[in-house]
Amino acid sequence: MDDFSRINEILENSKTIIVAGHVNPDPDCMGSALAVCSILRSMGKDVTLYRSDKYPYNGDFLENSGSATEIVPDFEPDLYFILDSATPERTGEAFFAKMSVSKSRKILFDHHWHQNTDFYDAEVSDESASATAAIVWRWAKDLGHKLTKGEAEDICFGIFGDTGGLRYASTDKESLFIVSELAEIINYGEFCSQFFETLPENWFAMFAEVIQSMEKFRDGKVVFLKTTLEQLERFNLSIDEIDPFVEEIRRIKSVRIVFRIREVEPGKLWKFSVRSKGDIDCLPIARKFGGGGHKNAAGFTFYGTLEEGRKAVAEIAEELEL
Ligand SMILES: [Mn+2]
Repeated sequence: MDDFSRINEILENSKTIIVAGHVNPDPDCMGSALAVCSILRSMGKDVTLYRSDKYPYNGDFLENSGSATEIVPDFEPDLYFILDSATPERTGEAFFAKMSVSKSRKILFDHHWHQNTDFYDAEVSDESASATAAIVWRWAKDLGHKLTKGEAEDICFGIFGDTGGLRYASTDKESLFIVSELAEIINYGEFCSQFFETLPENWFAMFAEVIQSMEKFRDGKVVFLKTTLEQLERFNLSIDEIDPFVEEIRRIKSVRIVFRIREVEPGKLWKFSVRSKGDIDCLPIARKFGGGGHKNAAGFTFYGTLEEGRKAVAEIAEELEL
């Protein structure tokens, strides 16, 4: 069991708290942050939730999903409580600029690989945790806190995000146990429907187009997928909505690893998402390009043209042991 004593000690001496996650928040980031906010509020804390970007579209049903501010708070809190962010910089440029010069205390719950740093006054980082939301659950247990339905949904949302609804290799005994416990608090069928069955119809139209243009290497074991800003606009979709494309491609039998390149700034700045199956480790690939993540799910930023991005994938595909 993790040691939360230092975390709880710091919390005892903190009244105003800013909670934040990472840029382009995924369901784990969102669910963890919402659950932590709710638990802190039940402890009588004065909590402000910050998000650098829009939350995932399918999290709208979560209690307090609309409570986050996208404006960096202008006050100095007693404490910064950061979730699911491998590096402090990943909280976002504007937020990090404020937090990094602040003398307030800072704590972290995370499950990404990261270099040791003394940035935080206390942290619980467990790379073996299926999701940061699982660490939030452990913390709630440690506190003896009885989860509300809303908090249980937040935690389930986080675990579902990082395990693909308990399907990915990241699913472990603990995540299965946690969800089985949460199922006694939430309406599980309704939750699954909210999580999986709320896609906008246009999603399928754009997905069809993206599949048409996908490229295969090594007998279809490696797939290169691209999405452009023009497509997002034409199909009226946001990046949180098209994020699952890369996961869907992994469902193709022949596929071992998928590279999705997403245009961020026209023709020169891209975001890569990498997803792999089984023993294929995409973390070293992401780290080589200055990114991070996990064994079967990682990402990095890429500066260059689309053709250069494609070439990078073709080269990696050649070298990979598949
Ligand atoms: Mn996560």
